[in-house]
Amino acid sequence: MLNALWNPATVGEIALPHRLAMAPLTRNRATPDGVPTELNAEYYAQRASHALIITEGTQPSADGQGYPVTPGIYTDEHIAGWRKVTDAVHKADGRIVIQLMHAGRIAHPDSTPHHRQPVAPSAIKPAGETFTPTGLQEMPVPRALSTEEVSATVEDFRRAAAAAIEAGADGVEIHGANGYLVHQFLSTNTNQRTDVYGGSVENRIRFAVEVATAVADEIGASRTGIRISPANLFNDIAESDTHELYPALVNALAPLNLAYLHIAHGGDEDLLHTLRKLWPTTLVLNRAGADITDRAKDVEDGVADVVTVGTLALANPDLVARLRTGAPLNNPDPATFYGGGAAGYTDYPTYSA
Ligand code: 8OZ
Repeated sequence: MLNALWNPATVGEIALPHRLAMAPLTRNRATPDGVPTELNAEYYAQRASHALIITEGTQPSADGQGYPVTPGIYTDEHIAGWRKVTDAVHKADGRIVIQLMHAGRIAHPDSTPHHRQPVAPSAIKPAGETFTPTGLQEMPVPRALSTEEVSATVEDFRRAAAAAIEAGADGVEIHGANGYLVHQFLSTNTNQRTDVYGGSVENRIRFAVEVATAVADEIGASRTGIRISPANLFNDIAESDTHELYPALVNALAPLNLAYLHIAHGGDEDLLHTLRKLWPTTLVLNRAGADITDRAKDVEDGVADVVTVGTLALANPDLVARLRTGAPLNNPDPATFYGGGAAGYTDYPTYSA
């Protein structure tokens, strides 16, 4: 039933032994300065038998951080920390791309070392509360980036991509999903700019396309992926024109010939099929919460080339071997998802009969 998952695939220049990859998962276990540790290296290496590891969201700049103790990829210390991770994964025969995530307005000054006001396309406060070191808090009104600062932010992504490669990553994924900065530029309710980055669909997709273009130019399109989440309302996103927006975005990205498009599926099957047809290279699909057999069916039916799993991979370092042999699965413990140490991180057992 799961057979379609076990065929090899290629993602740009990265050869995958099969099609079950690990989704990006925020775990909040870097140092206060955002440096990955030996424990982080152990966690990722344990999961190296996944087709591809997409790391947790990693800030490309100090202002890109939104949550406590997330990793960065913009200092020499970050590069040295990530080098431990990529070495450990490669030693275990794995493949790893670093996800570049700028949180934009989904941030709180208490959660960052610099304590600055969050930045965003427009000065619009997100509804809802965010996780901070002192518990859930409302997010402040962000500061709108100037046009010059938007260009500088594109360059931050470019430099971070170069740093990721220097750190030994096989590529990077641009986080354009789930209500963070790139998505804040895309969506009408978070982008009310009057410059070339706001207003029309063409203007709202401009930031995403410029980031992807800069990253691909810097490290090669064949090592660059991008994640989107059409119609996902997470983080106070309310798109007024999803069906116009995403085909336009995908059409604008298509000529770049990126390694892959990663869709965090929000449930609109027609839109998914439309985007699949428009996309020229590998499509990676995350159908959160779906049964593994349904995910394998997406590959069998040609809806996706590769599928990602989140909490299944989190709780089962040897998920691939377990699924191949029909072994039982560990259950994820939500209490240890975010923050802490080895408990709920590197201590999920591998299967032994
Ligand atoms: C859940 C909790 C914290 C972060 C995302 C980075 O949705 C996240 C995230 C999700 O992409």
